[in-house]
This record gives sequence, C-alpha cells and structure tokens, in this order.
Amino acid sequence: MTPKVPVVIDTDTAQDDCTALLVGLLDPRADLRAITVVAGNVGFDQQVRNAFLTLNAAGRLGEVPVHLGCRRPIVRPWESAEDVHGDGVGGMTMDMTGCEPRPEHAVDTLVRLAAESPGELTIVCIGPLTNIATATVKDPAFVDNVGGLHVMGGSNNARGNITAAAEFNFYVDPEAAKTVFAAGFDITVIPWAPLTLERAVFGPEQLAEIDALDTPLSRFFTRACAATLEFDRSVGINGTTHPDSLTAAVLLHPELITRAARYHVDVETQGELTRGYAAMSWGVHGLEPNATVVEDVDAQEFYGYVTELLAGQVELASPLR
Ligand SMILES: [Ca+2]
Repeated sequence: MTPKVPVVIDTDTAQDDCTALLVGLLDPRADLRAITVVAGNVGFDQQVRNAFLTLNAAGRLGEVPVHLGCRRPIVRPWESAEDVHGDGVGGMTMDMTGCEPRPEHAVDTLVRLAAESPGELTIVCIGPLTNIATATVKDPAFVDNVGGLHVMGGSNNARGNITAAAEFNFYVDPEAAKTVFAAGFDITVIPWAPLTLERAVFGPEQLAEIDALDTPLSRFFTRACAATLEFDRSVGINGTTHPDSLTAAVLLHPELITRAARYHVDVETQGELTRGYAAMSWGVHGLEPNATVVEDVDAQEFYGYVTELLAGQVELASPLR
C-alpha cells in the first residue's frame, strides 16, 4: 500500500476550501493531522463553522482537530471576500453542540506537528499565509521541519482576481506571503491564472453531473458552491472555481500535474496598484528559483477525481440544514 501523506490544511474556509477539506478528509492517501484556520474569505467564526460543517459532511466530525489561527493579517486590516462567497457554505447550518476547536493556537499546532515528524509534513496553504509566516517567525526550526508547502496563490504572469494584478490570498496578507517565499521552504505553487481558470473550473454540464450524483456529499458541494457560482458568472467565469481543491489533489496525486517549472517567486508589498502581486520569474532574470509553479494539470482527471469523492457514501453525525 502507498504510504499516507501527512498533511495539515491551513484554510480560510469558504466554498472551494470546503472541497479541499473533503479531499483531505476522504482521500485514503491523506493523513490529515489538523485543520488550521486563518483570516481570509469570510468572517473568522463563520470559517470555523464552515470547517465543522465540512467535517460533518465528510462523516469525520471529532476525528480531525480544528485549531484557530491568526484573526487578521500581520500588518493590514482584514479584507473579506464575502461579496464572492456569502457565508461560504450557501447558508447551511447544523447543531454545533460539541464542535469545539482545540485550545492550542494554530501557529503552535503548525510548529508542533512539523517538529514531531521533521521533513515529513506538508502544509496545504489555501488561505492568506499569515499563520505560516507567523510560525516561520516564531520557530527558527520550522522551515527545516516542514517537508513542504503546497500554496494556492498568485497568478503566473496573468490576471488577478481581487485586483487586476493580485490574487486574493496574497493580496490580503502580502507581507506574510513575502515572508514565506523568502524563508527557504520547499514550495509548490498552484496559481489562480492561468491554471485555475483554464483547468479547474467546473462548467454547467459538470455541475449538473455532480448534482445528479445526489449523495449527501454532492448536495453539500452544490450548496457550498452556489453563492460563488453566481459571483463567478457575474465576472464572466462560466462555472465554479477550484484552486484550493486542486492544491490538495495535486499533493496526493502529483500525476495530475502535466507541466511544472522552477520559478523565483516574490510578492509585492509596496506597489500603488500592485499590492499582493506575485512576481513569478521564469529563470531568465538571474534569480535563484525558490518554488515549483504548476503550469498545467489534467483537467478531466481532476474533475473525475472530485466527482469520485463526491459519489461516495458517508454517515453524518448531525443532519445538515
Ligand atoms: Ca481559500
């Protein structure tokens, strides 16, 4: 049997973060050791509720600890994407009795879990990089103890989403992103554009197929994606976007990656128009590469992988409303 991949998912839990958590919770290759929450998409406490809703949807409530991380970016005030995501789960609720986050702060959890198995843990970073940067500052050994980071963020010489220049995760906490890319981690980047827009959008026919699965997981997916789908259509994207779940999926199934290259990645913190812009230099500017950027994936295989997960049957501890 293939050994399991030890992983923590660091998330600003809304919409596709939920699908990424499902990947970590349902794929037998994943050994998901913790979920750590960071300020990002929607209100912090709503993100925590969304994490518990997703644990329940996966039938794994109580099995994976949830830790609360930084409630705002390092330097700047928090900016939400609630206009994109609503509450992040399409208004779903459940009885939250017993859904208690662990008392340990997420930054301490990241430091501890990395130290417990040096070189083995991969952190799937699908929100702003505030927790990761803070852990980097807190423990000088953290960089070496972490096996790798799979980072969803930036665009590879292409358009942003929150501004023309910047993708949301790096825009919200550019100082954190800059810190992380300068720290010396083994980083794999899954960018917003062009990769996500070309390879990780589920269009109307695919969403109808998922709907037709009619499992508790497919119903959860459809509801969690509904608000974002409306927003995506309003900005000319004909489907739901899945950068976060792609990030988790390529960690567990690197064969989904059909092209990747070494880049030097740095993040703009000063620009008047380019806050959070990821400068991805492709090797001709005399800069030492510090990240592997995923350039292409097998979109059909990725979609098939997600639908297979959603087709599975799970037992819910608490009914979703
Ligand atoms: Ca996210």
